[in-house]
Amino acid sequence: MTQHWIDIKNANAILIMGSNAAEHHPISFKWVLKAKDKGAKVIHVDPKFSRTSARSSFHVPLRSGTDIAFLGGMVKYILENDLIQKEYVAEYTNASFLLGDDYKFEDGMFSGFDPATGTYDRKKWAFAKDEKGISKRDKTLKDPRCVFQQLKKHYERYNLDTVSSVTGVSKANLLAVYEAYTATGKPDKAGTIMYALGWTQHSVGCQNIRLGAMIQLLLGNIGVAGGGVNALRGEPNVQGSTDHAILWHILPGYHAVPTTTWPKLEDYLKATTPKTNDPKSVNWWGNRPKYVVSLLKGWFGDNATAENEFGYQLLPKCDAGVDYSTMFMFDRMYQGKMKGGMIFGHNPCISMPNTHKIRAAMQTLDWLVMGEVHDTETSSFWRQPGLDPKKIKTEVFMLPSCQRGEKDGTTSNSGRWHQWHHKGYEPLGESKSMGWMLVEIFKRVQALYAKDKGTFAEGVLSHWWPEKYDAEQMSALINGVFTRDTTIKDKTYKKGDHVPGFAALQADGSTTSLNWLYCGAYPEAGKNLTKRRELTQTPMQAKLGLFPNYTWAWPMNRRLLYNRASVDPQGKPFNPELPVILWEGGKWVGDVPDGGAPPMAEEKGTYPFIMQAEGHGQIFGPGRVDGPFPEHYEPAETPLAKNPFSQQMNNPCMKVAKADVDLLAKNADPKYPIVLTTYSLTEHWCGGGDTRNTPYLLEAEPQQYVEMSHELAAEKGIKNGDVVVVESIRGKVQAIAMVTVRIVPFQVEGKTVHLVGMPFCFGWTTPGCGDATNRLTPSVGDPNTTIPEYKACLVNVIKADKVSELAI
Ligand SMILES: Nc1nc2c(c(=O)[nH]1)N[C@H]1C(S)=C(S)[C@@H](COP(=O)(O)OP(=O)(O)OC[C@H]3O[C@@H](n4cnc5c(=O)[nH]c(N)nc54)[C@H](O)[C@@H]3O)O[C@H]1N2
Ligand SMILES: Nc1nc2c(c(=O)[nH]1)N[C@H]1C(S)=C(S)[C@@H](COP(=O)(O)OP(=O)(O)OC[C@H]3O[C@@H](n4cnc5c(=O)[nH]c(N)nc54)[C@H](O)[C@@H]3O)O[C@H]1N2
Ligand SMILES: [Mo]
Repeated sequence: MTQHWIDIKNANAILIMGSNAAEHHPISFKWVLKAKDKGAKVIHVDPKFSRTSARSSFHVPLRSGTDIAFLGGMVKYILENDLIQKEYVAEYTNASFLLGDDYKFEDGMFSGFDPATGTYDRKKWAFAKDEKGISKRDKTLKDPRCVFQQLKKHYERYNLDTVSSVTGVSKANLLAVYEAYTATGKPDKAGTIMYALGWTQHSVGCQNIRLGAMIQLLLGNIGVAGGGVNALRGEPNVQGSTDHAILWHILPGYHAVPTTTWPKLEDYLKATTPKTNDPKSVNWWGNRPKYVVSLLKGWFGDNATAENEFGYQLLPKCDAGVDYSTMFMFDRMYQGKMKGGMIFGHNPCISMPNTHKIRAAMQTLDWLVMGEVHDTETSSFWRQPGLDPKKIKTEVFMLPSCQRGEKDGTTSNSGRWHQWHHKGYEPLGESKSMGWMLVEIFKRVQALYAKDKGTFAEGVLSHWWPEKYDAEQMSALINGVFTRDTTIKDKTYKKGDHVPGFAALQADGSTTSLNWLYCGAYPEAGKNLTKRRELTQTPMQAKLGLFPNYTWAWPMNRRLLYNRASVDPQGKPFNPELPVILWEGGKWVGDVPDGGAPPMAEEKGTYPFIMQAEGHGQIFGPGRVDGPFPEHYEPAETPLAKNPFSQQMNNPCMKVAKADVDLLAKNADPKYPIVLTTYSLTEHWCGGGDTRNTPYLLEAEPQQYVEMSHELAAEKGIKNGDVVVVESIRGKVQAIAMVTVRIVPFQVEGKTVHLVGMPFCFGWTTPGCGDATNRLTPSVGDPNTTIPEYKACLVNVIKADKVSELAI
């Protein structure tokens, strides 16, 4: 989230799109309802009616996978009705930047596409530069090559008729949303966007979010109280684990994973550290070398020296251009290219797409180590129905894991609050925390390497490793320490002192930090700010709902990201009633400012979007691999024969796992005419490995079902409670029909398109509840993140006359 939970109460309009916030993020909803009580419009755009819709001002159903068409229509509406926040757009976004001659868009494709590799050459999307190498601008926004005019041109096609016909949303509903939400384009009004999986789990997932952010920039809604783009995060501490690089392609703190294209640290830093010639641009990522070197020092300690590139050669390098995400990892496993591995707190035999393949892939392994609280479909894959355990070669080890309440540590919530939690009781039985397990396992791996050597022994042996797992010590090391006596700005630090904040990190080996983003959370020994629970605040902070002394938020305890954009270039708040920061007596008060420079118009002033090399919010976003402007493409499986926006049916860059290429339904496939979307339930948690073992929760939601409209049920002769079979090109799942008014048929391109919805939390280890929905979904992913397209695929629904062998 750019904001934090409490700030939602400051919004004048709330667009909840692709999220069921009331059920999956109930704390967020406390603040949504507070805003609503004060008169805010709460808008829910979602294929199905849920408890979120019930508490919103209105709910608008749309066909799954058509958010870009819907939002593209909103961009057109904003531009046609001149609803942008002008000063904000001209000064703070790249709307005024002129595009170079190479940028083109034609019939669904941007310039620079190479069909052989399915990738774009993003250099074609560069800005035109002046003689000093600074991007050329036209702040009147009139130049035909400026981003603003190109934006207008791009979304010209997104008229009400086409958008309505593609999304299945009536024109009246489109206008109702556009009107209510764009009213926040006034300087003293703010709208916030809350999204989650309904946006991300698509082959255009990143672009859905980009378009939301672009709308927020056009309306001047980023950086202000009650504004922002808010990702409602998932698993407990998924924010923290993303920050700490649970994703394969980043190192802790959002640094690219080293690949063979960067053989030396110098190459790596050169390629990943942006540069700017514009003196008013802060370009915070220009500091990357300090963070990367401190990370390497944290990992390799005294074994990291300036002479050995701080241990860069001790890190393995990924093969350039290879996708190592889970979707492709399981694909390689399926092809027999892996021997074994460890799975902790993950149940891929339920939660990964095309689960048939995942289950087959597991059988190719020699060994598997599971860290689990319960027996699951993954730990027991070798005895799943239809398999003869005697014929499975895989040896499975189960490490009993303790639960959240049984361990000390920190978690980071969606609002980036980094909070300490205390152990409630000792782990039961033989169970241990994952921290304990990982420390013990790696200690033994190091001991074996020391004895027997092995592949890449130096990397393994050079790594600093603790004797025993201690969450407090890890917090200190994540923050970072000085490796030698150092003086910074007249203050002397001794070797071993904690680094006070990331501005003090150095690229010379004098500091360590296992994650620069968290540097500042533990600025002195004995002063772990994540344990703070103080409710003190200034009157200005009280008005905002900001508690600066309650725990700690990254970065540097800033609660509202990009808050420099909440004031005009002279430093006056756009909304004087609700200032986030104020320039008083030569300094900023309120929230921790995004950089301490004076207001932008002053000589030493800087641009507000400090994480962008050019300092401006990106309406034109050349950083995404699949295009600088979001464009509507149909999901990998679509009920349409043709994309009304262009000749290009699907995202030309989308990722499809090798073994699945032939496992996609045809466009408008008559065998699979119905759109399936999937989601979580209030009563279960994700794959259900935990909650199906909790009797009360299982009683509340006991078995697999499929929600469908009365109209579809009538067409198929299905009654509420009937047993049906849902079938995709990949597999079949038996479910109980839930015939409901919560889902309605859509009118799409002159035809009726039906949509059904299923939860994904059921599995065969819980008797009588049915089996994985993901046996239906495809291994297709967004090209930027490889998140699978769980939210839109094609199926058919068939009435089952009797309970068949498909029950599992
Ligand atoms: N009780 C409970 N809480 C949870 C979880 C849980 O399992 N149970 N899971 C946690 C996790 S890991 C996560 S990631 C989050 C997930 O939180 P959410 O994203 O809220 O969860 P979902 O139910 O997957 O999807 C949200 C909504 O997206 C809608 N949707 C589907 N396709 C589309 C589309 O194309 N466009 C739009 N606009 N909407 C669409 C669905 O109908 C659904 O209402 O919740 C977390 N919180
Ligand atoms: N069709 C469809 N599929 C989806 C999604 C969707 O919306 N639709 N959502 C996706 C999303 S967003 C997510 S996050 C994934 C989630 O799916 P998974 O990654 O598989 O995670 P969970 O089902 O939450 O939990 C897996 C296991 O963790 C165990 N566990 C719980 N606490 C601990 C602990 O402290 N230690 C250890 N070692 N184990 C523990 C539980 O017993 C459980 O069996 O599913 C994804 N799959
Ligand atoms: Mo998630």
